[in-house]
This record gives sequence, C-alpha cells and structure tokens, in this order.
Amino acid sequence: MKHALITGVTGQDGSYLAELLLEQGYGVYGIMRRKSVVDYGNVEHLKDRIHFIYADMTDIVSLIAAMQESQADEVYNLAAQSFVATSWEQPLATAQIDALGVTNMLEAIRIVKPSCRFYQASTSEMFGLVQAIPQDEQTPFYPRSPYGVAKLYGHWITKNYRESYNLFACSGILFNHESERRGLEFVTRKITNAAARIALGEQEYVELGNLEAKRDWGHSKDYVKAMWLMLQQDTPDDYVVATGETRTVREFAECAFRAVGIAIEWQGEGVDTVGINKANGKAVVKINPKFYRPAEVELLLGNPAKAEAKLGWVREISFDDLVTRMANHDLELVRKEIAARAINV
Ligand code: NAP
Ligand code: F7E
Repeated sequence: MKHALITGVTGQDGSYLAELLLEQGYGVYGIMRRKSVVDYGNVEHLKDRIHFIYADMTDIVSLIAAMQESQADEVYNLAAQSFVATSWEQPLATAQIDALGVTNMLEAIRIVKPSCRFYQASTSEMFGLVQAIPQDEQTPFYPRSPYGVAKLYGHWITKNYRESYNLFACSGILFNHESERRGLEFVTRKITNAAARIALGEQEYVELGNLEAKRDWGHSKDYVKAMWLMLQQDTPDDYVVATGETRTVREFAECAFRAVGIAIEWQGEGVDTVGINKANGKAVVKINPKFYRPAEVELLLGNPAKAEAKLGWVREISFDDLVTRMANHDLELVRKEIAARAINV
C-alpha cells in the first residue's frame, strides 16, 4: 500500500484529494494544526479513515516527525494561508507558511525519505499583472500580492530542490478552482451563499468589490486529479491546470443568482453599481470599496494544453455545472438552518 501525506488536508483541495487517494487504495496521512477546539474542517466525513498528525508548516521539527511517522511515498503540499486579501494584513505569516513552509517540507523529505515524490500547490496568482494572454508554463511571472510573492518563492524552491537534489518535485500552477467546500470569504462562495440566503429571505443584499476582475474558474474535484497525475509520471515537471475560459465576477454573480431563481439587472457604474432583482426591483448586489485590493489581478486565463497532452487530464465539470452545484448546496444549507431554527423555537 502506498502512503500519501497531505498538508492542508482540512481545506477544500485537501478533502477532495483525500477522497481520491482513499479510492485509489492509499494509506492517507493528513497534517492538522492544533486548535483550541478540534475541527476536522472539510474532512469531518473522513475522520476515521485518515491518519491525522499534528504539525505546522512553520515548524520543521513537526514536519520531520510527520515524515517519520507516515513514511510517505508522496507528499502533497496544499497547506497555505490561501486568502489573497489576508496576505496584505498578515504578510509575514503568509511568507512563513506559503514560502518558507515549502522549504521546511522539502528539507523534511530530504532528511527522512528523499525517494518520496513531492507536489507543490503553485498558483495562477504568480502571473498577477499578466505578461501574456492566455498564460502557460512559459509565461513570465509578475505577482501582485504578498500571497503571490510567497507562492513564487515556493514555486522556485521546488524547482531548485528538483535540480539540486534530484528530488521528484512537481509544481501545479493551478488557476482558481472552487466547490461546495470553498471558504465563505472567497468571491464565488460568498456570492452563492448570499444568493441562497437572499432567495430564502434570510438576507437583503451582498456587498462586493471589483466586479470586473476576470478569473478562470474550475471545480476542485477535477483539479486534484491533475495533482495526482503529476506524481504518477516518469519524470517530474510543472504544469498549468485551468479551463481555458475566463469570466468576470459580475458574470459569476448573474449566473449564481439565476441558479437560485433571481434574474439580475445592473444599474449605475463603478462604486455606484447596483444589481437589482428584476422581479421586485430590490437591490441584491451593492459595491463596498473595502473589498477592493491594494493591487488587483485583473485577468487570468490559463492554457491547460500541456496538462491535457502529457497527463491526459480532462476537465469534467463545466462552469455552469460548478455554479449550479455551489448554489444548490448553499440553498440546501440555508434551508437546513431555517428548519433547525423552527425546531428550536
Ligand atoms: P484552503 O481551503 O484555504 O486550505 C488551506 C489548508 O492549509 C487548510 O487545511 C489549513 O488548515 C492549512 N494550513 C494553513 N496554515 C497552515 C500551517 N501553518 N500549517 C499547517 N497547515 C496550515 O485552500 P485550498 O483552496 O484547498 O488550496 C489548497 C492549496 O492550493 C493552497 O496552498 C492554495 O494556496 C493553493 N491554490 C489554491 C487555488 C484555488 O483556487 N483553490 C488555486 C491555486 C493554488 P486550517 O484548517 O487549520 O486552517
Ligand atoms: O477573488 C474579486 C477579487 O478571493 C477573486 C485563492 O484560491 O485563487 C484564489 O484567489 C476576485 C478578485 O480569489 C470580492 O478582487 C470582488 O479579483 O475569490 P477570490 P483570488 O484572489 O482569485 C487563486 C488562484 C489562489 O491561489 C488563491 O489561494 O474577486 N472580488 N469582490 C472579491 N473577492 C472577494 N474575496 N470578496 C469580494 O467581495
């Protein structure tokens, strides 16, 4: 039985990857941070099937112990402070976790089991102020946030350990991928959750920032397959994983509201933009400049040709399907909240 160690197992991608690896018959080990209240996050449903190890990306001692205990054949380094907006508020913590944390993990592998294969969660945020459209493995990087800068270090140190020590180390340059398990602060889930609440009379409107930012959005379940495929190849390499389609935040909002039965009509411009529910004339989307970023990534559009040709990777979940799944999930969640409240009254 192969052993895999997942850092960030409680997160969105960690949970889908754990499901995939368990299906493949792996022994799955997952790194968890100690919290005052035990919280399995997105892997609550798998908590009896994963071997949890308490560790932290900023503490190499704990990562060495995790390698010793798991004897992992494959490490998937998904742990990160992953919210771009927070990286301006906590630039040092972001760098410690997302940049130096990668070196800590690579050193732990080198010390304990250098034959172990390594996946690094790189990101389209490294392209930032894009130097070409679409972006592929040859596109120069220009990160626009402390998060993007930290991830660029993680990307290059992975490449460096591959070249310096002959480690089987790969980076997946993944474009935005979302799901029913996405954190509520990310724009997609913020919108589907708010749309569901508005449709069920639990909220009046949602406040957003830059509606014109464009993203290449896929589903996390498809993207974790690409991670696994990268570590099954004969040689280590880096790959862009994306859908090849881009849409604005505004388009995502229209689609999400449509999925819960609300048709939106836009009025006004810039900070005065308002999304109106056509059926009753009420504002359901407003702009709050506090959600603007100090430096924005305006347009991301990935070219996944290499991943498709070399890994045989295919995206299975379309954009419309992604939005519908998220919206239906959030409608169900809000209905349950309402029902639970009714029982408690
Ligand atoms: P996520 O849901 O935010 O999960 C992040 C995980 O990292 C959580 O399990 C979190 O644990 C853990 N973590 C944070 N700080 C840690 C630390 N100091 N030590 C140990 N664990 C720590 O992120 P995701 O969307 O699944 O993304 C997975 C990875 O892919 C991240 O590295 C992200 O930067 C990268 N990425 C994501 C996307 C995307 O669109 N989703 C695109 C490209 C790259 P807690 O539960 O304790 O907070
Ligand atoms: O923002 C705009 C915002 O926070 C998307 C992470 O997984 O993908 C993710 O980073 C866009 C930005 O994701 C709001 O300005 C407008 O242009 O959902 P997001 P992100 O920053 O693209 C990359 C690939 C990662 O690697 C990251 O880990 O939406 N936007 N209004 C808003 N964003 C948020 N969060 N909230 C708003 O109200």
